[in-house]
Order: sequence, then structure tokens, then C-alpha cells
Amino acid sequence: MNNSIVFFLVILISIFSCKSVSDDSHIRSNHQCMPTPLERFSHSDSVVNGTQNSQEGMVFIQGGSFEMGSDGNIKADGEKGYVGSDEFPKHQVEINSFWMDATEVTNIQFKAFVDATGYVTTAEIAPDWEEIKKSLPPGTPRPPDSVLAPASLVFIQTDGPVLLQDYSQWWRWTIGANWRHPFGPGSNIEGKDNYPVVHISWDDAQSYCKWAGKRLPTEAEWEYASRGGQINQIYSWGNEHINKGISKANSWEGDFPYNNELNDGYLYTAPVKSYLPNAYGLYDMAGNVWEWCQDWYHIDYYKMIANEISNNPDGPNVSYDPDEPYIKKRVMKGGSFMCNDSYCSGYRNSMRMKSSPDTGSLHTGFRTVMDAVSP
Ligand SMILES: [Ca+2]
Ligand SMILES: [Ca+2]
Ligand SMILES: [Cu+2]
Repeated sequence: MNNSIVFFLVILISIFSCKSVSDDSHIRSNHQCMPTPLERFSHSDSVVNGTQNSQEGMVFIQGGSFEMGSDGNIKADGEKGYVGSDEFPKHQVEINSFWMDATEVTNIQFKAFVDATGYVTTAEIAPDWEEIKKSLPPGTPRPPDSVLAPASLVFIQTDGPVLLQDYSQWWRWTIGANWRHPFGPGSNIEGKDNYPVVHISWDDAQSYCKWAGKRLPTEAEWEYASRGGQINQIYSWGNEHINKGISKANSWEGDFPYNNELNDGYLYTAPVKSYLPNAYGLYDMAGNVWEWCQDWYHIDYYKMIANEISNNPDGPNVSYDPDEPYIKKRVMKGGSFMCNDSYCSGYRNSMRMKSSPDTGSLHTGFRTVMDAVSP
């Protein structure tokens, strides 16, 4: 099976990245939601600036100040879940007013962009061996062309429990998987116009934004919007645990990655607006697909700005993830249909995910924002 060679590469990369677990069992330094499969070229220069600038489908977010970062690892109902060390400390942030998409960008929206521009996504371009080998030990043999083909990461449910450190158990490097074929060549997005587009790299999201006359949210804008004006709350809807009461988001209920109780109705992505919006009228801020932010990811960014009131912070100047120090990463927020308390609790307001800008997967999407003109 051809995939095994890429898995070998992935495993090599992950050996370098040396996962560590901190002493506090609820504060782990790493999270395997977002593997980095292969380095690829950015190619976002080809897209022409758009003039759409439409606020259709967007929500006005009134600016203000808020406390950004973790509300701690004790949930309102006493349950424990994952909290990342990078979510501390809480710090004061001021945000200008802006417009934000009410939903994740959907297949039909992304199709309009591709139809208008002929844009080819990262997943549709063959990885470049010259680039990949820079991240591998010298002398690593070049895999065959059949492996260095356009591909993306597809999630496969396992038959039973697996080591949660070993993401190769549930991620498959799948030739031919991309936004039009989310599960590979045999799949398509017919009838899924209003599902979030997936297999989107940060570069792809940037290109879409450029065309649409919009931009990606900063991490601070994203979290401010997710909190919906509520103070000291864990989730975009408040403090009720994600698995209690009515379904509030598309996540992984049950035992990841082999048993999904499907109480929220979806094993994979759900159509946007399947659950109630938050107090700002934003849908699926928690769960469904991870959403790219503009910022570089740096594990210590919150510590760097802890003692100041940050005015519209737009992230650090450099990226740093100690788990994969040679890979520059951008921030992602909100969690996905794969998130679960056993693993990441990615659907919390303060959860920080990161990935290289040239990586997409079955649970990677985005939403856009626009600056608001001051009244
Ligand atoms: Ca679900
Ligand atoms: Ca989401
Ligand atoms: Cu997760």
C-alpha cells in the first residue's frame, strides 16, 4: 500500500517533534488534532483582489474589551477536560468593531470563488519532494511519484480503542482527497452546498479572502466573537457541558476515534446552522470544522502580552511550536466534529490549535471577517 511510505515520513517527522505530557494531567502541551503531513509551496499570489466586499451573510460585531485565554480546567459542572498550557494566562484585550461571517464558508461559497478564478487548492497540487526533504533527515529516500501525488488527510474511524498519541491510526493520506472529494476520488459534495468547505489550507483561505475583499479574523477577534459578550464562560453558548442538554455543536460524542454516539446527528461535518447560534448570531463557532485565523502561532504569545492591555493584537511576529519547532504554524480556533474531552476539548472558546499554512484536512475550514467603518 503506497500510503505506508508517507506514513513512514509522517512518523519520522513526528519522532522529531517529541510529544511531551506535562505533570498536570489536565494540561497537556500537545494535541494531535492537526498533524503536519508534508511541506508544500504557497501559491496564493495568483488570485486577483476581489471587489465583492459584501456584508451579506455577515454579522456586525460591536467592538469592546474582554479577557482572552483560559477560564481554567474546572468546568461549571465539575467535569474535567483538556486545557492547553498555551491558553494561559488570561489577559485583557480591546477589539474594534468588525463584520464576521455568520457561518463557516460553505461549499457553494467556495465554488463561486473557484469558478470565478480557476483557483487550484493546496490539496490539488502534488507535494514537492525538494521542499519535503528539508524537513527530513538527510538521505531519506524519495517516495515514488504515486505517493507524491495531490492528496489530503482523511479521517477514518477505527474499529476499537487506539493510542491517542498515534494519529496515524485515524488519519489517512488519501490521494485525490480535496474540497470537491472530501473522502477521496469516490466521494463528492453533491447535495452538500451548505456544508462547510473542507481540506482548506491557510493559503487557500487567504486566497479566498483576497478574492472576496475580506480577511481572516485575528485570533483575538475570533475568540471575542465566540464568547458573544459572555464573561468567564467556557463555550460559545455558556458553561453547560457540550454533551449535556440539547445538542449545541457538532463534536465527537462517545469514545474517540472508534465509538460515536451521534447525539448531535453527525459523524462527520454537519450543514452550517444545524445548531443554535451564539449570542452574537454566529453559528458553529464551536465544532464542525476548525477555522483558520490570521495569526502566527506561538506557544508563549499570551505570556508575552500578559501585562499589557492589547489593542487589536494580531499575533506574534514569529511562529513557535515546541512540538514541531521547524514548522511555522498559523492559529486555528473552535474545534471540529472530531473533538472530544478525552483528547482536546477543542470546542472551548480559549482552545488554541495550530497547523502549517499548507496543511488542510477533512476537518479544516474557515470563516472571514471585514473591518467595520467607524460610525
Ligand atoms: Ca458529531
Ligand atoms: Ca467551527
Ligand atoms: Cu480536537
